[in-house]
This record gives sequence, structure tokens and C-alpha cells, in this order.
Amino acid sequence: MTADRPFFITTPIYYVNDAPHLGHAYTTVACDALARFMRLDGRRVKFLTGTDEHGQKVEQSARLAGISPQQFTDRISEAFRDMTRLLDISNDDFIRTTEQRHVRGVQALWQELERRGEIYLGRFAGWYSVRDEAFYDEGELVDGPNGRRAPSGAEVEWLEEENYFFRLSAWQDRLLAYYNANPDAVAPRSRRNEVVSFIKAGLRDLSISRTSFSWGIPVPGNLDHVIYVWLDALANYITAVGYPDSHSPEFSTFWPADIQVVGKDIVRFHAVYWPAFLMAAGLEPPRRVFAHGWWTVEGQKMSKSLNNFIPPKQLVDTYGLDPVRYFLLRELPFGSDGDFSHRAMVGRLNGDLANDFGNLAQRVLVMIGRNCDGCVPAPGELTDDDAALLDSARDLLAVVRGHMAEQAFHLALEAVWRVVGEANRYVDEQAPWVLSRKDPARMRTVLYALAEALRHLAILTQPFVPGAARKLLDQLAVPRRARHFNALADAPLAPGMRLPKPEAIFPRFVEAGAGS
Ligand code: ME8
Repeated sequence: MTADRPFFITTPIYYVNDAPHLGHAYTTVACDALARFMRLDGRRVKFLTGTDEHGQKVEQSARLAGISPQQFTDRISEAFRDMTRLLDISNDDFIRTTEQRHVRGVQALWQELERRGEIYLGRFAGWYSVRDEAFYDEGELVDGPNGRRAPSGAEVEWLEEENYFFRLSAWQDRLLAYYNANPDAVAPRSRRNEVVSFIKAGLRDLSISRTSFSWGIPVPGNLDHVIYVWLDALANYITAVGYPDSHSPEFSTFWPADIQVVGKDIVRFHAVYWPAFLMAAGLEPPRRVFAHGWWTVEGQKMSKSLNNFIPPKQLVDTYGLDPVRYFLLRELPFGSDGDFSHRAMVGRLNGDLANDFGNLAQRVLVMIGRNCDGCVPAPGELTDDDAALLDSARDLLAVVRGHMAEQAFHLALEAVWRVVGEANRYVDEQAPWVLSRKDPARMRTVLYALAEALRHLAILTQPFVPGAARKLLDQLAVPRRARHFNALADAPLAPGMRLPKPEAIFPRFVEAGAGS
């Protein structure tokens, strides 16, 4: 059993050159759902997020804002911290790359790589994109409206500098061997294939220092250079667990990370450079890197010129937090690209949440309130129909656990909603409102089965819609200590328990101006 093994999960650390938007919210919410799931499943979790604060791009943004890079990063980093509060993110740590614990760790990593002969001083001549903070080969450039550009569409500039290099070329075979031996180390499969092809095509040594600007971590022993922002940034995943103290309990408990979630835009950094840096420093690579897909908004790429970067606050103010979290995780397979549209969002909110789940909970709780003196009813003997509903609810944990192990959030939610559907059909078929007159004892059994199914659904939806699940568990009078997954089998609802007054958990979305 892996139930007791610690679980370390990370988001990318976000650049502070821009405010948080839907894309950042997506990655962070997905990690939060996984972190919450694992905690409820009994694992000791460390969930890390944070901000990436060095580099030329941030230096330029600060200059444009007319303030120092430190003031600038303090301000925007706080906006990302606010996002975690807004989205009810359960991160255990928030790292900033300007913190001393990180700076010290990165310099130690550099010295370790140097000591092992993995770094040398050379001359770099090639293309650099400040927006991507990435180096590109001649052959990778594409034609754009004003000359050649990076494959991402970003501008590139010709750069010639004295730079330190990391011997990435020497790691080609070992990386391939690693991915052969660990086929699930990069997911989904399409990304793994992309990574393996990239490595097979040949790796060149990587420039890992810059001299043309100063907003970065100084290279130990050569203060003319700052450390390349990606080497600096990637190291956050180990400096946050105490590196260079690799014998510390924190480090040995949590490294290697169980899963590092990133967008597909940065898979090369996480699945090629990062494991190479780690192996070169004598450390283990992460167990799994998952690269999810890309959101567009109303069919268009998010961009400054279209001004369609949706701030997370706008989403939450418009639709409510739980519906936003649900939509992001339910709407598309994790790994696929998708489109955020008002119509699709409202469809899910009013359909899956308000009509299907919300109504079910409301109907059952109101009937218990009216017909059972507001207390959990005592069931009589169960019929096959009752047993079938309860079995479906009890089987759900294993099904959801299987999907979460693959980061298939949409399948996990689909499975939960299949039981919601089954419970709705059961209410219609059993018609407890008719039984209340004809056969009150049978009605009590039916309402008990429904309340017990609701308890399962509420416990299992906590990772995804924590606010609504909390409300429903409160309404079912489930004590705080009986909300983890062990309690699913161990702590059924106790007949006679008094329930509070029911209250809607998923109000419908009404278009402004509609119905007036
Ligand atoms: O790349 N759809 O930071 P960043 C889905 N600092 N996800 C999106 C998205 C979209 N349209 N836009 C952004 C960096 N994301 C580096 C990372 S890690 C050591 C350093 C999400 O602020 C997605 O997770 O540009 C993507 O990988 C990340 O934001 C990029 O954030």
C-alpha cells in the first residue's frame, strides 16, 4: 500500500511580470484538487506554489512601471498569493525566488554542479527570447511579420556573450535511458513522445549564465554573471524542501516530487533540463511531470492586444468559486486544450451543479426536514434498489482514486456525477413524497439511503468544490473528524441525528436582466 507514502506536488512558479489570469488559476486549482484528494486519502502532503521573480523580462517590466525590481516583484508576488486565497488553495508553502532560502540553495546547486565538472566557461552566440527566457537554435525559428521569431511567436534577439555552460549534451543517453525505464515519468503520452524525440534529436550544451543584465542570482565566484533564470527557477522545487541540506527530514521526506504539474508550454524545461540538472547534481528526478493543455477564451488565444486575460477574481465574482473550480476540472481532459466560454460555464453551472447535484441535495434535505422531524431517519430493511444505490456510492472511492492517480479529473467527476444521476432516478422512481402518505416506514428507508448517498458524494467532492461540499456535510451533520475517506465506510449517518435547516449549495446562474 502507498497510502502512507508522503506526497509532494508542485505548480510552476509564475512569472511576476504579469498579473494572474485564468491559465494560472487552472494549474493551481488542478494541483489543489489533487493535494486535497491525497490528504483526505491519508497521505502526508506538501503542496508548493510560488513566484519566479528574476530575469530580464521582470527587470524590463519593473523599469516600465518606474519602480525597482524588488518593489515590483513584491507587488505582483502578492497578487499571486491573493489568488491562492481567492481560489481556496490549500498550498503548504509559497516560495519566492528572491527569498534567502532559495538564493542560498541555488548557489549551492551551482557549486555542486561546478564541483562535479558539469559547468564550463565558454562563449555563447545565438538567438534568445526575453519573453520566453529561452535560447533557440537557428532551425527552430519561424518567419513572423517583422522577421524571424521563436516557435512561440515571441521576438528573438541575437546574443553574443561570455557564458557559463551546462554539459547537457553529456546527459542525452542517460535521459533516454531514464525515460525508457520510467514510461510514466512524463504525461500525457503525447508529451512524453515529444520529449523523447527532442532528446533523440540531440542535445547541445546549455548556456546557464547571463552578463547583459543584473536582476538575478550572482554566479558564485564571478559576480559579472547572473544565473540563467530557468536554472534559478527550476531549483525552487528543491530549495523549498531544504536543499542544499539534502539530509534534512523535509528533503528526504518529500524529494523526489510525486508530481510536478506544468502547462505544455514549459514541458521541455521540466522534462529535459530539470532532470538533467538534478542527475548531474547527484539527485533524483521528479517521479512524474504532467503537462496540461492550453485554454483559449471565447475561441481566442489570450493576449495583451485582445485584452482577454481573465483575472481569477472576475471569474469568481461572476460565477462563484466552486462552479469555476468544477468547470475547469470537468470541462476537458487534463492534457487537452480547451475553450473557456460564458455559455459553456453557465451550462455546467445550471446543469451539473444546480439541477443535478444541488437539486438532489435540496429535495432530500427538505423532505427529511418536513417528514422526519428534521432528523436522520431510521431505515428499515433494504430493497434491491436501495442496496444498488448504496453500492454505487460505496464503490465510488476506488473508481475516483484510480482516475486521480492518472490526473484524469474529468473522469473522476464524471464518475461522481453518474452516481448523482443514479440518485436522481432513484428519487423519481421511489417517489418518497407519495410514500409519506402511503408507507411512512418505507419513506424513511428511502430518505436514509439518499442521505447516505449524499454523504458519500459530499465527502468525495471536497477536493473539487470544497465550499459546497463543506456546506452539504454541515447540513448532513457530519462531524469534521468524519470527513476523510476512511469515514466513507466507517462512519455512516447515525439515525436520530438532528439536521440543520437546508440551504441551496449551488444557486442557479441567472443572466443579468433575465426574468425582469
Ligand atoms: O512559465 N492555459 O511562468 P508563467 C493553460 N515562470 N495554462 C496556462 C495558460 C493558458 N492559456 N497560460 C498560463 C513560467 N498557464 C515560468 C515557470 S517553473 C520552474 C517556471 C499556466 O507565469 C501554465 O501552467 O508564464 C503555464 O505553464 C504557466 O501558467 C506559465 O506561467
